Amino acid sequence: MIKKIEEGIYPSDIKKMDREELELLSYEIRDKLISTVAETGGHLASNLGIVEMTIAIHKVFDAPRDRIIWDVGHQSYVHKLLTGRGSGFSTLRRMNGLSGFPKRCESIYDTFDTGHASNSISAALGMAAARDLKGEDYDVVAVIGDGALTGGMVYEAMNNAGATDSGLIVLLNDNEMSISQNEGSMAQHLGKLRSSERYNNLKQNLKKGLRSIPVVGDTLFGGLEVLRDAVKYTMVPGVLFEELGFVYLGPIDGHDLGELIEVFTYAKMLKKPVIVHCVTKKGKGYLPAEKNPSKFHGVSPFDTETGMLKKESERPSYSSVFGRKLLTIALEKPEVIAVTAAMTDGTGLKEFADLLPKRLFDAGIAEEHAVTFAAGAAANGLHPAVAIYSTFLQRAYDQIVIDVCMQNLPVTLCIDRAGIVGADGETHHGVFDISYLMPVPNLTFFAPSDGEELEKMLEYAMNLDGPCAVRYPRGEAPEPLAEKRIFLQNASSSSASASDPSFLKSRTLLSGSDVTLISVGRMTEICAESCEILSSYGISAELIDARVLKPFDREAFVRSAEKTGILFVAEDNVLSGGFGSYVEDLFAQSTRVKVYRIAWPDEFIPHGTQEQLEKKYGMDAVSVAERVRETVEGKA
Ligand SMILES: Cc1ncc(C[n+]2csc(CCOP(=O)(O)OP(=O)(O)O)c2C)c(N)n1
Repeated sequence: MIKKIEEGIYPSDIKKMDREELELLSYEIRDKLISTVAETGGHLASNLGIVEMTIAIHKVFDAPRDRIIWDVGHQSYVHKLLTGRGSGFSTLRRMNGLSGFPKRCESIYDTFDTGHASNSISAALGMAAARDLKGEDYDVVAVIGDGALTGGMVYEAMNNAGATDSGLIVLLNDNEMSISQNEGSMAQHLGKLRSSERYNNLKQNLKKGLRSIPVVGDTLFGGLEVLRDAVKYTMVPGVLFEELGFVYLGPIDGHDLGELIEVFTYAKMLKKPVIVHCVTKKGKGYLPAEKNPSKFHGVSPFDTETGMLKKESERPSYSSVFGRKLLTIALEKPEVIAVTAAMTDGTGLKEFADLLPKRLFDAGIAEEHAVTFAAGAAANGLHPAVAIYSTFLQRAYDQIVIDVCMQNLPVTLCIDRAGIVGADGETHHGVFDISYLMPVPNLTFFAPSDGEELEKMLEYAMNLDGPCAVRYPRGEAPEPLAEKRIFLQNASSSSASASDPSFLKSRTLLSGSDVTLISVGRMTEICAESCEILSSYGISAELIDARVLKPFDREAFVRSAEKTGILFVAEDNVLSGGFGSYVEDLFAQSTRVKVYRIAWPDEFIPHGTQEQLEKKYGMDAVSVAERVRETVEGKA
């Protein structure tokens, strides 16, 4: 009788299970994945596709002694279920619950925190080097998808690994999909390998060798020599991995437990850089996900019967406002192109891709390359809009500084998911971009606070002959804030049109006399609510939506400070180096003006909903209002 997942299944249990029990377990895991993610939301399709591979990994390898590193880590749910975390699985991605990614602080079975793609082979090689230097003996295994294989770090790591001959195993989970269809010549190379006959040769030879191994996973490799011959026999030139110094095994059926266990056992024995090419189906075992793997890559709560999302958004998201506006601009301006790093859907560029496929460039999960590609295109007469999530753009900092801004090239960085993102947690929050972009010369930098503002800023940026960045948050774009009830009394509340010279200014949404709130992006809507709360306490707050982070609208801040003497700067970025630090500097010598700051603290923010996190860290409307009130009333 096999244990139930809720009772806590561990790798030691897997080792005792026979083939039939493992097959039953795979059904149980899929049920658990579907029922849980239907409630919590998360990365369903990737996990459904890697069930058998994960079972085989824990059958053959000896975690946590053997180190397993999950590239991106979004596909580690099955691993979590097989390493004693079944009972807490309903807390997945919830505040204080299990993370949706591997976390060293969560389990000894998670050996490396991941979230950003394509770094697993580098980390694995580092671990292997540490192992070898310390004279230890265990396997280091990187599990990576074909999508993540489009990232440049993979090739830097392979180049390094192939030359060192260190024992390192790469398990390639090839489902022919990144979030959407995988693009690029590597994907084509994998396609050729998938249709080759190589595995049949390998299988014949393996059979001979494996017959002499009594128990899978046992250290008695009597057939070592025969197996080595099998490698020689199956090695043929022209396979990129082999040219890079890896033994290539495959392609194998990534849903056939017998085949997986056989070949993983073999890879374990080789003690050199080896890559096992497993072919899988994204979304396997749940029809809606098999039919639409992109939708179920990262899905919000859904109905398990129909696969329909439980809550459709009421208003368009910032991403879709961006995508639509860029398309409108591109239809008028032939020099406009869109560049994405494997995130066409997520960044709202689907319609653009459908209507103008030749002007949409998907660089793969390669943010550095995407930015420099855009710089090259701009140097040659085009105006690229590069749409990348804030957190992933961190990868391309040097390219932004040197390749784009130093040359003053017309590249527009469309920075999606800026600020806190919610359930994806600490690897995905976009809370550093203000700090890392503010110091870069030549850059114009915007933070819209509603959809209409985003449209105007994009229009401005795409007409600018120089670099520009527009950062906007995850989620629905609010109605134009200037039309909000509390702002209607203010004539100056609407910003100028994109062609107006005064466009590069902040906007005063509410005038007041006791205190000034300067808000950035998402914090504007929150601060608007705080102002309403403050007015109910009889405190008259002035609200300035900063809008333009660079160039910095010092006159407006000085003018308001002269009136109120107290400034609060609220931004969805970290405190260090944030917009508020520039306002603070402006008044550093002033004895009359006090500047206070509301921003994310100097720590990695965990997962939870945006609202929960804002409340916890004092960034919600009520907390902001309370802090302002205490200060104004002289209590703080
Ligand atoms: C640096 C970086 N850019 C973008 C992403 C967003 N992202 C998460 S998973 C994914 C696709 C991964 O595809 P693959 O590795 O094939 O895994 P699959 O989900 O298909 O199993 C992308 C683009 C990321 N995590 N990291």
